[in-house]
Amino acid sequence: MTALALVIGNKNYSSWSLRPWLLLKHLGVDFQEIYVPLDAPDVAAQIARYSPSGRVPVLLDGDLRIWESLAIVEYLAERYPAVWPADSRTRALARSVSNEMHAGFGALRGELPFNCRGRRSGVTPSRAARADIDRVMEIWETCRAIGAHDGPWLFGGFTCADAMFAPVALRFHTYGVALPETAQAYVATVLGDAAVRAWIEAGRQETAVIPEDERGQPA
Ligand SMILES: N[C@@H](CCC(=O)N[C@@H](CS)C(=O)NCC(=O)O)C(=O)O
Repeated sequence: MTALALVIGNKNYSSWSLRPWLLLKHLGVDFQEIYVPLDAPDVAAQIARYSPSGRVPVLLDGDLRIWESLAIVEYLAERYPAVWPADSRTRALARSVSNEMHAGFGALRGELPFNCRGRRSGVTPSRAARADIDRVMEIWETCRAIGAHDGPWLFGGFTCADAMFAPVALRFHTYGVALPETAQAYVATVLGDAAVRAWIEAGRQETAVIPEDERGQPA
């Protein structure tokens, strides 16, 4: 692996960018950030310099381009075993919930857009989004039942599953979603993480406003 670079979007708005960024931070991997503002008029051209998918994040390893967050984390997992839990059965569960996150939760994502720099009121999840939230609660309960004795993350120590769900925890915080005790504790863990705090702080410094991602009112 040569010097790595991660192409990311706005820290305030790009939940997909946060996922591999947070994983790299927790792995202690040194990497360069390449920032593409998603509100730029030429955003498509800027992203096209790095990826054929038209989406960020993209990991650059020399002349190798890896797009799609799950492809990025699996590339990293080939070098860093700590990406996934050590136990095979737990690892299978961690991969299942991470893939579920990647593939689903459209209502939650659509109605409660990632917007981490402040808190918002007046956003009421629809029935479909509520069902997504309930499923996240179920996943977190299942994972924490395994990880509870080993640390505060989903499987005790930080793994890729946390990178995948941290943006959801931040969404719950932004929109003040009422949560059961296990989920409240997990959101507190995410919010207390030094790397997450640095990401949010950087998001606060950004001045771009993407109107379709600004739901409700400042709380
Ligand atoms: N399935 C992709 C999703 C990536 C994605 O949707 N990224 C958004 C930003 S969060 C994007 O690049 N949008 C491009 C744009 O808004 O022009 C992944 O897992 O990496």
